Amino acid sequence: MIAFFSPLHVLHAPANEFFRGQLVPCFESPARAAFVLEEIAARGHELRAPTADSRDLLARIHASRYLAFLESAWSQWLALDPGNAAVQPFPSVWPVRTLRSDVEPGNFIARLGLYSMDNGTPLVAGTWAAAKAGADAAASAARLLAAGERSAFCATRPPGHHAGADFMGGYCFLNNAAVAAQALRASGCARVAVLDVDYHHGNGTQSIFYGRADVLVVSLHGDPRTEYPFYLGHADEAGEGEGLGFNLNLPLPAGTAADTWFSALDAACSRVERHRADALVVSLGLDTFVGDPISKFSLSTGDFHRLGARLAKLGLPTVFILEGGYAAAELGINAANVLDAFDQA
Ligand code: OKP
Ligand code: ZN
Repeated sequence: MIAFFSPLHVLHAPANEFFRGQLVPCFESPARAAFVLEEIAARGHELRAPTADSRDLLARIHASRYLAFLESAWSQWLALDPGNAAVQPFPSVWPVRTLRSDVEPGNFIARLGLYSMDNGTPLVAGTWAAAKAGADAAASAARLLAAGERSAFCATRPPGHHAGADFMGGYCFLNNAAVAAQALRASGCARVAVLDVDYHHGNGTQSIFYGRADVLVVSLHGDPRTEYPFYLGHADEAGEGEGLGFNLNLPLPAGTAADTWFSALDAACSRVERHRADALVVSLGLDTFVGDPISKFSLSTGDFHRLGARLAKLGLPTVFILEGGYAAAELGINAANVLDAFDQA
């Protein structure tokens, strides 16, 4: 399978994130992509640099004021004080219910809060360049499918599925899966399905397509009653307006065993089949792995073969987008197992 990879991901390497009120080293690290790159190269997959510019697609997925903020956020931060070059900005105030989000505040930290869903998404000088390269990879993968390729993998970080139309969150800035889905629509696929198998509900992807019937969103994830992102991902979220019936959430309790997870995957795949999709985007989070340090499902390394084989049975042109997965040393093996099983099916 052709894999898109950009070395620019290393420009997004924040030192710390908040975890239970303390600053700890970031779970979402450059080492993750390095392990993935090493393993997929070792297994003979072809690596390519992104070739497409996602700018026009991004403008269809994200709000223009959010994109403008994100692209210039670091220079805005430095403009406050050149000493900020060595300081990580974090939001500390958010426009929750009753507060206004239509007026962009003049204060940088207030703007950062306006465009963030949490304080767990550190932003650094190279964040825009790294995130943009990931979105370019997603656009490139969709272009490859339009040219007749069966599948493609985006070995990208930072991830994207928590990023909504106008906010970052959960280590995500630009919604790569949404970019891929939109690109597939633009290249002539009448119906697209996004299947999100990350441990965490893809709230950003859900919200971007919630009112649309052309892009089905199906997600299998830890129950948001106890798991991040907490405020979205419940089973009763079915879509709205024209999109009613085109969102399916399959939340599972933390601690769910692999066999139960695969039964839910069958239900997810049935819904994708009923959509009669022309193409599939898989938000490939690998934090369902038993050894993941922040997640509570228990898939084994071998189970990722089973996942790839099950997805291949759908028989659809497929873009795989790397999302989460924080057991970095095993991440490459788990990702490559999905891709190899898909290729061999
Ligand atoms: C991203 B992805 C917050 C720390 C927890 C949330 C987890 C984000 C997971 N201070 N961060 O879906 O793998
Ligand atoms: Zn995740």
